[in-house]
Amino acid sequence: MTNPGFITVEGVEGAGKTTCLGLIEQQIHARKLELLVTREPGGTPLGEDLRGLLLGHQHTGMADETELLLMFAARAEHLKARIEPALAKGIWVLCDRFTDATYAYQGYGREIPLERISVLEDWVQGHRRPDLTLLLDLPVETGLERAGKRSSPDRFERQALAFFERVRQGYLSLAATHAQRYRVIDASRPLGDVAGEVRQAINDYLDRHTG
Ligand code: Z5A
Repeated sequence: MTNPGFITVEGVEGAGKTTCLGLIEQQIHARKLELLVTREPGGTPLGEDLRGLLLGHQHTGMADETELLLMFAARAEHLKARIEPALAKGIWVLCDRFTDATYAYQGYGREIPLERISVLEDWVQGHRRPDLTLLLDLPVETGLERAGKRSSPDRFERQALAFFERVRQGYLSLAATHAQRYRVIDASRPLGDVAGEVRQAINDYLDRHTG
């Protein structure tokens, strides 16, 4: 059995992650590989409750440190209850956002020192890191406009434009630092073009990592 892959999809709001996750799921199933599709924050009953607290509007004044710790609390549960057991059984994992989102939003966006996030990452995850990360990159205004057409804003989507600019630039720095595992995709193009490049990236990866 080849080792299963842990694939994550990242990007600012409205980048098209949800749309692309569906495509990736089909591709992995077409190779007859078992797959867990999940998301962060969330992925477990406790994690989904924490997601409600993080994205809802009942705690709008939450401290940045509280937000950071709740993200990692949800992640600890997710890793222990779902991600690690799946990988141990040879099941591939496809996750809508993971720790790169914490670096981008709580680190670059909220300006919490990245070293603090790195300490939590090592503590909660041990050596576990994604094997492949697709970053759907696009101008912040385009993403927010797309997300705005789809649903009313969550607690994050009410942030100022400058916050999302820092998040976007943060993601691009992460991609440059971890160039081996990142594929950056220009998500400002029509969906057909974005989908084509996502398919190509996943096929390349599957060709290299499955027999
Ligand atoms: N967060 C955090 O701060 N720290 C962390 O550690 C983690 C998360 C893990 C929830 O994430 C929030 O949690 C998120 C970061 C924070 N902040 N916010 N908000 P989420 O992933 O659940 O929520 P989201 O980023 O808001 O995702 P989204 O709005 O669902 O966006 P999306 O999945 O990337 O987009 P989509 O739903 O696929 O597409 C949006 C619309 O655009 C839809 O109508 C599509 O049909 C359309 N679309 C998609 N692609 C195209 C193209 N190429 N052209 C035209 N139209 C398109």
